[in-house]
Amino acid sequence: MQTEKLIVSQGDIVSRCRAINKPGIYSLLPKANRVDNQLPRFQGVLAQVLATPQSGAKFVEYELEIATGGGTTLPIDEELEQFFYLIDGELSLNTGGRTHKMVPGGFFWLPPHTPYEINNAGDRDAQALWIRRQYIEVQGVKIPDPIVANDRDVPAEPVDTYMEQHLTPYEQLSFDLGINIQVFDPGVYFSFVESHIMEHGLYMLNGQGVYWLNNDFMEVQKDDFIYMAPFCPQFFYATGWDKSAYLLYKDVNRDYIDGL
Ligand code: UGY
Ligand code: MN
Repeated sequence: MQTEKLIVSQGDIVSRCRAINKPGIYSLLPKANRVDNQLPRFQGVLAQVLATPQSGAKFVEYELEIATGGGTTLPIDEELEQFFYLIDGELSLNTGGRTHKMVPGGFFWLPPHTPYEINNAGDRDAQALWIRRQYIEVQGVKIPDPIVANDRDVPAEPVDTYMEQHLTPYEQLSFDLGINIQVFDPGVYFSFVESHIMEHGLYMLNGQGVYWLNNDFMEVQKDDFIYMAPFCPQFFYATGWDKSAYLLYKDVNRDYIDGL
C-alpha cells in the first residue's frame, strides 16, 4: 500500500515543481520548492536562501522563519548594509541603544557596522525577508543614517502603470540600493518591456500574476521569489481579483565600472 502511494507521488514531479533555474538570466523559487537552513548567530530561526553570489547575485536574500523565543544569539555587526522586512508576526529590534517593536510591514535599513539584535517575543512564528550587500561608498557622499519604519507610513506614488512605495529613498545618491513595494490593481501591466543593468530580487507579498522573463511566461503567486539577472527582459501582468504586490530589490546610483 505504502509503495503504491510512493509511486504515485514520484510520478507527480511536474505538478509539484514550478521552480526554474536559468543561471545568468533568472530563477523562480516558489515556497513549495525551498529548503530550510540553519544560520550561525541565530537560534529558533530557519532560513530559506533565495539569492546569493552562488546564484549570480551581488546581494544575499533570505526568507527567515523565526519561532516564538527565537532570534539572534549575538549582535549582528558586519561590513554589509542590511535591509530587513517583516511579512508576518511580531519582533523586537535592538539597535543604537533603543528597542523597537516591529509589526507586519515593519522594516529597517542599517548602514555597515551598525550592531543589532532581533527577537520574536510574540506568540506565533514570524516571517521576514533579510537582504544584505556590500555598500559602495562614494567620496564626498555621506553614508545614510539608519531607517526604522513601517510600510503603512510610506506614501505610494504612481510609477509607470502601477503604484510604488520607496522603503529606501533611492532618489538620494547616498543609497546604492532601492527597496520598493510595487502595487498593481487587477489587470494592470507594465507600459513597456524593461531590460536594464540593475538586477532584481522580487518577493511576491500579495496576489498573483503572470511574469514574462526572457521570452518565458510563468504564473506567480504570494510567497514566490524571482531573481532577475542584469538585462533580463521583464514584464508583469497582474491577474486575479485582488491587488498584487511585490517587494523589489535593485541596485542603483552607482557607476557600473565599480563592478570591474
Ligand atoms: O523599477 C523596476 O525596475 C521595476 N519596474 N521592475 C520590475 O518590476 N520588474
Ligand atoms: Mn525592473
